[in-house]
Amino acid sequence: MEQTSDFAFGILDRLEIEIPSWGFANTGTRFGKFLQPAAAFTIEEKFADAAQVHKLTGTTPTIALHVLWDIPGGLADAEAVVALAEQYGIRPGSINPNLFQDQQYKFGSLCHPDAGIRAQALDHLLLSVKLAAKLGSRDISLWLPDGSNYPGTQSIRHRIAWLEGALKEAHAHLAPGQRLLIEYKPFEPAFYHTDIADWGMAMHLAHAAGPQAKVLVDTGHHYAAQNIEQIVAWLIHTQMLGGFHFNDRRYADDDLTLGSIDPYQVFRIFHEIHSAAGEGPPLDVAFMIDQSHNLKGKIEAMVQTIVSAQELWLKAALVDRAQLAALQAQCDLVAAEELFRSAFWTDVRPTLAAWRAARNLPADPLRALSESGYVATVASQRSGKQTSGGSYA
Ligand code: RM4
Ligand code: MN
Ligand code: MN
Repeated sequence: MEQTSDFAFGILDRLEIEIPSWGFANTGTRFGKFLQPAAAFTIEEKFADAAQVHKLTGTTPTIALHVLWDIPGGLADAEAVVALAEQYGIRPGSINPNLFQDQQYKFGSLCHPDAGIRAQALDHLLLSVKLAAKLGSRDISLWLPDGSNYPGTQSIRHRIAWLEGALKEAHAHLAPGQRLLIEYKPFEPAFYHTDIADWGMAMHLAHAAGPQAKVLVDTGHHYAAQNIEQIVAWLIHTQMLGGFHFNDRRYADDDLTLGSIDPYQVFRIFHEIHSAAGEGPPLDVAFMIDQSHNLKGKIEAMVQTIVSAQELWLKAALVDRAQLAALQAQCDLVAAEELFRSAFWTDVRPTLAAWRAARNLPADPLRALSESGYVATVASQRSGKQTSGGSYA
């Protein structure tokens, strides 16, 4: 029993998840934003909320930042961000360029047919690389909105070549140890072709860019029936898996709470990670959340997300992989599947509660959040600042 809890505690101690600054801000759908009184407006408020989530869960030491939403002054803002990180005990995480909201990017950014606009987009990407270095962030997470809406209106092949060139250039500016994570998405905002539509394209571009470029898997960026854990297994095998943006979805890029629709999917992805951990080269994979909570309270939803991740991470660790390998070798399908499923159905909540007690964390983080009065306090401090206009976040 002692050994079992040591094992589980080790698994939970090793879990680190980055939370997104935009998950605390007012975000919406293409139909508009519903404002929340506790939504964060300034970067300081986002750091404060992230610190609250880390205090309650013990698992979220870093916050992902989007350049124009969080660091609009660029390098001139860097010192202030470092000071906030120290003040709140939360480190800046991945730096996300914004190549999707300015008017010049209407027809693309790094893939725009106009060389001048491509150069502006590259400048922004290079600024993001510099900012990451200044902030002590390792990863630059690149998501591009580029694509086209109608057949025949753009040269798909020319755009591939422009992208290869730009990413190569950006890679040349990476400091040792920094990484460029390339995110793919099959559609939205473009609805005919997207320039980085799937993991194969992202992997090709990462190879073209250089050895510090890897693929970022956003779980919401796949067609509905796609086998995401198989993609993950391939990326692990080829040593091209750089990180995840976790969220859940029912239809498209819904950005719903992790595990809220299909927790078994998350379990299956985590199984691939755990099963690769003991074999082959060590994994270096960033776990990040990419969600926006339009209807749920933002801090509550983030705590709920992390608790779900902890539960599923631990469940997936419980798969007896030696036993599973033997059953796989014998092609004992039912026994193998039952072994797999029974780990998923194990109630790990008592183990999690014991781990929290051992780590001086609240036994029930959501309840502790509600009892702390934090959300009500910040709601009263922040009311009146909210606006429904402007950009997405
Ligand atoms: C995209 C993608 C990116 C995120 C933007 C705002 O759908 O998931 O990761 O930065 O949204
Ligand atoms: Mn994403
Ligand atoms: Mn997305």
